[in-house]
Amino acid sequence: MHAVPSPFDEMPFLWGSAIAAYQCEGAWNEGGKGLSEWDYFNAIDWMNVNGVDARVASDFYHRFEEDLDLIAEGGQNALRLSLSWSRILPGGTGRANEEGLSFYDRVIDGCLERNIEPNVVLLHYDLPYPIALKGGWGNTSIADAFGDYARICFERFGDRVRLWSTLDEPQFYSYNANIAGVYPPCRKADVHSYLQWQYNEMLASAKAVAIYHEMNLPGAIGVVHNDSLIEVATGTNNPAEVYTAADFFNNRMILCPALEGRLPPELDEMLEKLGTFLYRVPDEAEAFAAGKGDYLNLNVYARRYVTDWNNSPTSAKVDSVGGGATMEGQAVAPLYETLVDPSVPHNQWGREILPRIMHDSLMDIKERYGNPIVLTENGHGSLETPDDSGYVEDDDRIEIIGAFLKSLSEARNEGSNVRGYYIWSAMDLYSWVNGYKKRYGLVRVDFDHDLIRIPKKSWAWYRDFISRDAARR
Ligand code: BGP
Repeated sequence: MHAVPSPFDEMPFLWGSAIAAYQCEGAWNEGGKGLSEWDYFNAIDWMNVNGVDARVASDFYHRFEEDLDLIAEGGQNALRLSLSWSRILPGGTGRANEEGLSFYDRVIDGCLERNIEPNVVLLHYDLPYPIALKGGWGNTSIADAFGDYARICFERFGDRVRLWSTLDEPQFYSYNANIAGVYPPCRKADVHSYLQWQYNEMLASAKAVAIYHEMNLPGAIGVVHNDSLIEVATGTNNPAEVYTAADFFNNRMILCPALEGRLPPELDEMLEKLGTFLYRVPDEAEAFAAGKGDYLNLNVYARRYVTDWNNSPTSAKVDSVGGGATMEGQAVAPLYETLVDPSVPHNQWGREILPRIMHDSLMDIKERYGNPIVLTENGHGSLETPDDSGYVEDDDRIEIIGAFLKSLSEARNEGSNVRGYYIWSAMDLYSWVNGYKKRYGLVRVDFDHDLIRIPKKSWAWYRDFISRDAARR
């Protein structure tokens, strides 16, 4: 059992924003960095969904001091970032790259000097290419390679980083790679690979958690999960069955290992219904039990609105839009399908805008699992046009995030164990499927003019919101 006191006891509520290595760092071949799977994949014209890559991205690698200044000046006391495995271990395994490690030393120290609590994710999708060549997440032995990488990171940064995550969104990562076919290796409707990846991801995550706990470091570790709230449409014939099935397919392979230290008890029954199987390691019970996390990082964008399966083959709805795609909607044969709720507004990419789910997601996790939660992503993507000076009046973002924050406040008042909230994203950056057109940042990055940073209206609004909240509580 992890006996170290929770770092949350010494922390104020965390108000911050989030970024991820591949999406903002750039410097894809500098400082001894190795090739990542995304570097490779985005260089193949016919595979690249949006026609752009992140070789330069927001150039956080060279401009992080300016970005950290803007985060601090924006009143934020937390930043969620990820490390690039390929920058630290260019070959995926083997010798660590001192230049990569010292880059992250500077970023982490830069955060601490500005009173920004770093929340560090070990891997946010950008797998080293040499590991992808060995089958990546399809190969169970990735867990050992990930554990070795994790140990290097804990040894180097564990004295200063108190909040860790193993993986970003293992569910959505696998979904996009194996069902929707928009992340490498772009398989479509492959339920076996979807679940096998999740099994291997959580095995790797458990390994890293166990190593972290053995090292007795003064912090907490968990996983980042996404969009956990499931709501069954009225008129559904078998609501309980549909709920259990959608919960298994989207949540349980992640949340049971992460928060209960075991696989979902319904796993075998579900595999049989889906007509598939998993390759499992003989010592899985011990491995998962030793890898139970301390807290949950949750990204909240949308709910899953589900109903009975209506004979559609397993599929994800992916529609191309100018230089990107929308990807809302799915059928999972023979378990359930999603529905479009016409009473809820949707954004330009077909995603629901339903702020009350912030409260409902938090209360749902509280009732079912009880762990402390940090909301590691919530945000609003949009197509933006700045004025002549480069300033963006993103009133839509302010209105929507403001409504999500109201919902968060209701959950806090009702005793949700929530310890922080981060907006996606600190600054404009690369969107995996929609490139640089879909913007999320509190700070505009002018990708056409020397990557100049200009805080948006929402940046100052968030700063004022944070200072009002501090005064109120
Ligand atoms: C989350 C990912 C982020 C980010 C965000 C917005 O799922 O963790 O990396 O990209 O979604 O997604 P998108 O850019 O596809 O709209």
